[in-house]
Amino acid sequence: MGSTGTVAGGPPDIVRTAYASLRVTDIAQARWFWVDLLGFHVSDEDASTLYLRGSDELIHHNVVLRAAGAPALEYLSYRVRTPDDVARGAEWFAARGCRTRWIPAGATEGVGESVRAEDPLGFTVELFCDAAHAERLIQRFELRRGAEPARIDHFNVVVPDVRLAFEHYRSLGFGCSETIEDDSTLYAAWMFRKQTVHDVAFTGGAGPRLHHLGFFTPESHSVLRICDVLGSLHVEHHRERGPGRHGVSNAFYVYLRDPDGHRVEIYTSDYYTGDPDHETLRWRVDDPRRRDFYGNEVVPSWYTEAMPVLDLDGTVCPVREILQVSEVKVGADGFAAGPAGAGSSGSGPAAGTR
Ligand code: 4SX
Ligand code: FE2
Repeated sequence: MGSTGTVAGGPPDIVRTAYASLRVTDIAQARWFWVDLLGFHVSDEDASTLYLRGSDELIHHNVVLRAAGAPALEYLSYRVRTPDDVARGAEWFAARGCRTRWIPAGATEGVGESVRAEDPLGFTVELFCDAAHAERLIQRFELRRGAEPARIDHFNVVVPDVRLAFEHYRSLGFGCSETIEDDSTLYAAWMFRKQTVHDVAFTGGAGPRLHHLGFFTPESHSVLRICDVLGSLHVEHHRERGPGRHGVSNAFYVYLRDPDGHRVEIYTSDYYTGDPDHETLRWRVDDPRRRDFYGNEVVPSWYTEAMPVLDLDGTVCPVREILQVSEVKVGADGFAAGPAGAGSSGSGPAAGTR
């Protein structure tokens, strides 16, 4: 198809979050963490690159880890429905003044022709349709290890203006499953194309930065088991937050940090969102259960630390400070929440249409 094709307007039909490409500083250390500990399967590797996938994945990979001088997010990659949607995406982003670039098939192992764009939020986003298939390892129980990751579920990105991010993704055809808000501010939003709680979510803060990659595991015991394994090996400092249950999404979760600081969420137990009249669940920002249903405090690093992102040329994107009231200034989950016990008893989420 290439950059010359013309297709009807409208946003590309995005199927789902597919993979992310991360820079890591030590590929052996990364392999230890992602493969030996977490249990990702290696689809391909060379001296400086690792292509990893979960047990259920049918395409080549869910993460690419590339050795480089400093850790960063290279790009977020979404799978689209048809090759025409790749071209439609190129035109859609270009029409919004975004720099785009065609990437030939095979430039990334297992990925067909794609387009990359610098989106209005400052992230480099890739769209592809064609992909090499890998053996689906769903019933290769003997190969499961660590957190038994099954598939990538979502990207979580830090943005200075959550409303703007919400509007951008809404214009790309994403639905909104849940929010954290009050009468004047949208603090966080979870948005989806596939029929789950999300493909992408936004955390308010200095951005653009990558907050985390979320991976689904089928069993809640895997969330606990990876914590046990980290403790046994005395590398428990790789666990940052949890285990716990999110209010938003109902997921049972734990957040880990890889040797470069990339944040990885292992979770299970979110829910179906595919009906066209699915309503957005709106959490009040002062509900202590919103981010941890058991009411445990969120560690400050979870709100403040995130990873740099790169533009199309591989240059680090400048970060803009948060433009809105910060959730941690008004939230009631312990961090900077003022006097002990500050915050309401929680009124519970209210429903509304998306
Ligand atoms: O912290 S939250 O409960 O808001 C939350 C964070 C919910 C779902 C997620 O995937 C997440 O990363
Ligand atoms: Fe998440």
